[in-house]
Amino acid sequence: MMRGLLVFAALFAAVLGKETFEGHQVLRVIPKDEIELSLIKDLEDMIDFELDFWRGVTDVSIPVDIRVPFHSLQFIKIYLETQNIDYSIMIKDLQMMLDEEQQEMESGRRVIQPRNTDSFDYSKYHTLSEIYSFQDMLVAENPNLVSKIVIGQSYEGRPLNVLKFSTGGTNRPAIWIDTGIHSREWVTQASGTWFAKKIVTDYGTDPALTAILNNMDILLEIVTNPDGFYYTHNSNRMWRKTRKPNPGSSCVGVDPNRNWDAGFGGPGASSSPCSETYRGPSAHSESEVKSIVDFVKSHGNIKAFISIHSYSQMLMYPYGYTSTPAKDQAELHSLAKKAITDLASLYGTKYTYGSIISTIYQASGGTIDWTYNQGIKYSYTFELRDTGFYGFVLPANQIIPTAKETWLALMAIMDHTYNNPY
Ligand code: BHK
Ligand code: ZN
Repeated sequence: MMRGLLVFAALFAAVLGKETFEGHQVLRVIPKDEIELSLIKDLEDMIDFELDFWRGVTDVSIPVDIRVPFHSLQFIKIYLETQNIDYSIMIKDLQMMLDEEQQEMESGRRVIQPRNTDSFDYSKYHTLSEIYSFQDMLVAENPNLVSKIVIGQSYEGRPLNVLKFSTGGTNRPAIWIDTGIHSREWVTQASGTWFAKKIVTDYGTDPALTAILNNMDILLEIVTNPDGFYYTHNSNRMWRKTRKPNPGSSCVGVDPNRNWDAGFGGPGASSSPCSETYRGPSAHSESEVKSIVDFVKSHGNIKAFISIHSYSQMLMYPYGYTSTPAKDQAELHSLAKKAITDLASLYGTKYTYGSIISTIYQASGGTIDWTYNQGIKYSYTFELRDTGFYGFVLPANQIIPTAKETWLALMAIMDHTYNNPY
């Protein structure tokens, strides 16, 4: 029976043309000096090799993780070896890891469909429709605390749902949290689902969260890029961008974290539709971005904005497009330190922190640079687990630990926001 199901699933995938990653490796390269750095940077422009930078080029001594398709492996390895650049094999066969991930998901789905959010399995990855029905169940179970706002629709017509946690009032100051703007970062949507349940569980029992929710609203967009997320489940597990076609190109999608009107078009984004960091034809060209822009502007009372990615274990604040320090840098820095210290107190997970440009790399058109320039002082972005052992294919048994430790950091930011009105 199990075997039959697996065969059927495999056939189904083959008919739909699900992309396989057989023989793809993820290589970790650490540039030793400026020369190696620029040789590695040159790989970014070699489009034909179809390299996928899981961790982009930062600086000397900072690892770069590159998914190399089987057809390019020999060339890339020889390229590195002839220039004497050291590398290690981080993932030996990506498809093997994806097969394991898929098997784990199937094993979860053989239990009956959860009929309420108590029987929902937070320790597994879920499909888009499962997360949509989770959201509806949570609203139905907690009508006085949770409501669903549809802030727009994706390019392919899917609803952009925001869960609003509110105990009353009109247009109270609010905290925004989004997960999954990059669709392949699966631990983020899974953590977002866990946060939603955590909020309804802790309200009325945890004094800090209760105080926050008695005075502020929490807004949570779990699936910020639903078209991309659907695509990661059904066609290409490694999809990052939106799914809007680009006129005049066979490459699809825009990087939704390069599409915001903050340094848009500057260094740290690509003008090429085939790039994973393609900024798009104009700022806010993507419906998934524009819907948030319109919502934030019309709300007018958002005090903290937290945008969650994976992986690398980092907590960052503006800016990414410029090295000019944010005017609140000192406060943002000390709050980040407090947040990652709280995070580490649970399992010892180590985070680095600082401005985007100084912690990861220059990136223009990013989410929180725009929200910060709109006057939302507590604008932060996370990179959750891990540091590259599994990368985007983090095993499901790390979902709950990741969500739990991240929650401590979120509470630190929310609590500070509540205690420091502006
Ligand atoms: C995060 C926030 C703002 C600017 C850049 C980043 C790093 C992020 C990116 O957009 O390049 C890396 C990434 O997706 C993995 O989450
Ligand atoms: Zn990301």
